[in-house]
Amino acid sequence: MKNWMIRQEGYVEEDIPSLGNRYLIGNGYLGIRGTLEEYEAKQLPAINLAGIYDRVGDGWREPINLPNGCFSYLKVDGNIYRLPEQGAKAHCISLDYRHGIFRRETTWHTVRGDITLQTDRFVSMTRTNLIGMRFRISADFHADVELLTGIDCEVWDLNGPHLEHLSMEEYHPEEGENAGESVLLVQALTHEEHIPIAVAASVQTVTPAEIQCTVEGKKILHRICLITKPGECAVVEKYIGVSTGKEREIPVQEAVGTIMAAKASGYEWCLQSHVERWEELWKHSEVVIKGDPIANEAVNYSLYHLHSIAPRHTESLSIPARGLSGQTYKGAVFWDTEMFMLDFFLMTDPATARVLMKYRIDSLKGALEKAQHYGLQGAFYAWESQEGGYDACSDYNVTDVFTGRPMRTFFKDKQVHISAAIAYGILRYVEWTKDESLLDIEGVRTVIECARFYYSLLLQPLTKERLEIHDVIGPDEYHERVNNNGYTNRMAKFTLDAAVQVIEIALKNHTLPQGYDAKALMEAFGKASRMLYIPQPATTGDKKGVIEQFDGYFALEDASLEQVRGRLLHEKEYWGGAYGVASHTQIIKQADVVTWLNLFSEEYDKDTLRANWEYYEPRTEHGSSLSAGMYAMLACKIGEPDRAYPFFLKSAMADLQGGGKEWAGLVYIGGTHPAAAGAAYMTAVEGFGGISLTEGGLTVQPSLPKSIQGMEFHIYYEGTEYEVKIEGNRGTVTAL
Ligand code: IFM
Repeated sequence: MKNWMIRQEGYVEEDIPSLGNRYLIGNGYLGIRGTLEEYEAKQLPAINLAGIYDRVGDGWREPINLPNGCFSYLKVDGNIYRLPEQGAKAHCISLDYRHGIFRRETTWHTVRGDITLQTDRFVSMTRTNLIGMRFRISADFHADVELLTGIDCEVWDLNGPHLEHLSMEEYHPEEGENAGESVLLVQALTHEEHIPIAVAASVQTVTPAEIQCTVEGKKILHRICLITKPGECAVVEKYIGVSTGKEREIPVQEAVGTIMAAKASGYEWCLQSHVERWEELWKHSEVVIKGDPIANEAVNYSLYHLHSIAPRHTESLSIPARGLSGQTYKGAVFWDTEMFMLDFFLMTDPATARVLMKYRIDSLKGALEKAQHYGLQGAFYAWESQEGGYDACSDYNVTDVFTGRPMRTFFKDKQVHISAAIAYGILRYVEWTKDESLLDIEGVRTVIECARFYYSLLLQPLTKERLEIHDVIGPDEYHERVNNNGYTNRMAKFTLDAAVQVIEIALKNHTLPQGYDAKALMEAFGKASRMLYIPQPATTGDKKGVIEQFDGYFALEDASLEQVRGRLLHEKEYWGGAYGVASHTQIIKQADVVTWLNLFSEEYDKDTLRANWEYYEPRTEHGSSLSAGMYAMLACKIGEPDRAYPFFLKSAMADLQGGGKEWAGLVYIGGTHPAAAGAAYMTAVEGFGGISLTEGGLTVQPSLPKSIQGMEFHIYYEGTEYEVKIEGNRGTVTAL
C-alpha cells in the first residue's frame, strides 16, 4: 500500500539546506522551501517566485524571494521555543507528496511540562496566490502560550537585497465579511524594475485567543495569546496572500482579496479543494509500478516536484533548472525543459506543455538579439533564459577555487545546441498533440529563425564537399570550443528539416510570416541539411561502432575516471574550461553522444547503440543530474532494462536522496532537479513501458527490468487520454 509520505525524524542542523529542497511545496506560481517556520535568513527559508527577476549591482540577475509570510515561533510562559536554539524532545517533518502538504511536529520540554507544536502548510493548487497554514498547540499542563506569526522581511538572497521601499503595516478592511479584522501587510518594490510586490497575512483562531499586532525589527507579527488545557489542542489558521505587479496593477488588492476570500470559505474548504485538485492531477499522471515499491515511490515523488513547479497559472512561462527551490542557476530556464521535462507534460497535461513552449515563442526577440550580438543570423536562444529570453549566463560562470577569480567560460557563447532544443520542443508538441495552433505566425517564425541561426553557423571546408559547425560546446561542458560535436550537428540538421516541415504546414494553414520566401528557404535548408556533416560510427578497429564526440576527441588522453579524479587538488575544483582536469582527457561531464543516439535511435542498429553506450559510460563523470537519465533511456533502447535500472533510479532519486553538490565555495548551488525528474518519467513510460510513436500511431512495447512486474499509467496522445496496462512484457493501450 502506498503511503505517499516522506518523513524525517529528529533534528540535524546540517541538513537544513537539503531538507529545504526535499520538502519543497509549490504551485508553479511560487515555491516554498521545506524549512521550519521559525527559520530566519541564515537558515535559507524562501518563498521563491516564478518569472520575476532582479539584479543588484554586479551580482547575478536572479529570481526574487518574497518576505517570508510563513514566519512563526512560539513562546511558552514567556520563554522562546524554536529550533535550533531550543533543542527539542522530539521533532519530525513530513511531506504528503500526493497532496503537497508540508507538516512539522516538535515537542519541547519546559519546566512545567511538555508542549507540542504541529503545523501544516500548503500552496494552493486552486487559488494561485494563496498559502494556507494551520497550527495545533497542545501541552500536558496549563500553558501560557504566545504564538507569534506574521511576515519576516529579512529575506534570504544569493545576490540581493532585491526588495526596496519595504513597508510593514497592520490593515483593517473596512468592508465585507471580514471588516475590521487585522491583516498584516508588507509592500515593496524590486530594485531594478520597481515591480510592486505585496504579501498579506491574517489569522483565524479556532480556540479563544487575544490577538495583537507587534513589530520585531524587520518582522511584523500577530501575537496570539492563549492558554492551553491538558488534553486539548489549540488551533490557529493562517492565510497568506501574495501578489505582484507582473499580474496585477495594484497587487495589494489581490493579496488582501485572496486571504479575505479564503477566510470566507474557511480553511478546511481551501485545503479540501487543493487536495481535490491534486487528486485530479494524479488521475492523469500517476505511474503505478508494481513489484518495486522503491521505484514506485521515487518516480511519483519526482512527478510531485514537476507538478509543484508547473506554470499552470499563466499562458507563457517555463520552468527553471532548479524549479522553484531558490535562486540557484539564476532561476533560469535551460534546455532541461524541452529535452527532459516536456514529455511528462505532453503525456499528462498537454495544456502545460503548451505554456512551456509558448514561453520560447514569446521570447524569440531575445534570441534574435543574441544572434545579432554575435554577428549571426536567426534565433540564438539564451543558455540561461530569464524573462523575454534575456541570457543571464555570465561570461565568467565559474569561480576558480585556487585564485578566487572568475573563470572565463563559454557556455553562453558556444552552447549553440539550445536553439535546436526549442525547435525540437515545438515540433514534439505538435507531433504529440496534433495541435497546430502553436504554429501560428510567431510559432512558425520561431522554428524558421532557429534554422536560420544554424544556417548562419555552417562552414564549408575548402577541401571537403560538406558543411560543418565549428567552435561549440556540446552537452558535455568540460570540452569547450570543439568542432563538429555530433550532438550539435545532428540537432542542427533536425532543426533545418523541422523548418522545412513547418513551412509546409504554414503554407497549408496560411501562417507563414510576411517577408519569408518559402521556396528559397526550403531549398536552402533542405540542401544544408543534406550537406551537414554528421560524424559516423567507426567501421573498423577497437572502436568499431563508436562515434567520436567531436573532432579530435579520440586523440585526447584516455585516462580513467579515477585517474582524473585523483588529479584534483581541491574538492570543488572545476573539471572543465581551459585547465580543468578533464579538459585534455576523454572524461566527459554528462551524456553527449548518448543523448544524441537516444533521440535518434531508429537511425542506428542496436550494436552501434550498444558500442557507444559501453564506450562512453565509463568515461562519463555524471557530473550533471541530467546524465543518468539519458544512459537509462538508451539502455532501454538496446533492450537492456536491467542495465538501465540503476541509472533510472539515480535520476528518480535525485531529490529524494540528495547528495548532489550544494555549495561552491560560499555560493549555495543546491536545489531541486526537475530535469532528472523528467528523465525518470521518460525512462519509466517510454523506456520500460515502451511507449512510442510509430507509423501505426501510439504503440506500447514494454521491456521491464527484473524488479518491476507491471505498470499502469495514463497518457494523452492527440487530445485523447489512454489507459496503459503492462504485465510482464505485454502491454495494452485503451482509449478512455
Ligand atoms: O542544462 C544543464 C547543463 O546541461 C549542465 N549543467 C547544469 C544545467 C542546468 O541543469
